[in-house]
Amino acid sequence: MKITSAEFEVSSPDIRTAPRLVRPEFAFIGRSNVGKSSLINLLTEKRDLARVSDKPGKTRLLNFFVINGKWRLVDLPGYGYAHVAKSERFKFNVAVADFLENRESLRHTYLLIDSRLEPQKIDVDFIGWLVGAKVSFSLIFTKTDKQSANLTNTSVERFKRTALAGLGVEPRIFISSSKTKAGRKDILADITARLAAV
Ligand SMILES: Nc1nc2c(ncn2[C@@H]2O[C@H](COP(=O)(O)OP(=O)(O)OP(=O)(O)O)[C@@H](O)[C@H]2O)c(=O)[nH]1
Ligand SMILES: [Mg+2]
Repeated sequence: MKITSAEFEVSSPDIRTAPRLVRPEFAFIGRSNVGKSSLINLLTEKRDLARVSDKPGKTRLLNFFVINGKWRLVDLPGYGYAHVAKSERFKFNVAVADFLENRESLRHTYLLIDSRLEPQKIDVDFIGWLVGAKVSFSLIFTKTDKQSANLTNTSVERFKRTALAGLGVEPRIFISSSKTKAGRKDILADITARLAAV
């Protein structure tokens, strides 16, 4: 797919205030700092479309971007960031959960995992929640430019063996790098296929 336009639409604290106009949506979720906003910029080839920051917890709202005037990418607040106020953390987690469970226009969710780390409990728990909530998701292993292809492979295999074991799901797996542009084509092809499959 060619992306001819990518525009920021709105930031919403929750699903109640999210855009009403129905368009197919693809959401990006994962731990703070894993690279969700960077990935949205990579997919759209716009450097500053989604805000990127070294400091975790940058994305605090549900951010909607309209692509080619027809569908949306949704940049969700990361989880596992301890330094936002407790009340706010709770609120955002609820908003994200509500979005993933109840947003009717949500077609698919991409869960980002840092390719350099051993499986993290918080990611494993979150996957368990996704499976329980019957949210359709794929995995994207990020920041693969920071290590060899071999190490990324090992990391992905370990994740499959441990974190995904016994869950009864086999999500599609992508690898990505906002530096080398790895994954861009594959992820866009996946979105294209999902848009076509109604
Ligand atoms: N080397 C490298 N750095 C990356 C990559 N993706 C993201 N980063 C860096 O990681 C940091 C966090 O990236 P963001 O895209 O803001 O992460 P996020 O998941 O949106 O973070 P929150 O909004 O805080 O939840 C930034 O310093 C990025 O430049 C990547 O593929 N390779
Ligand atoms: Mg972000």
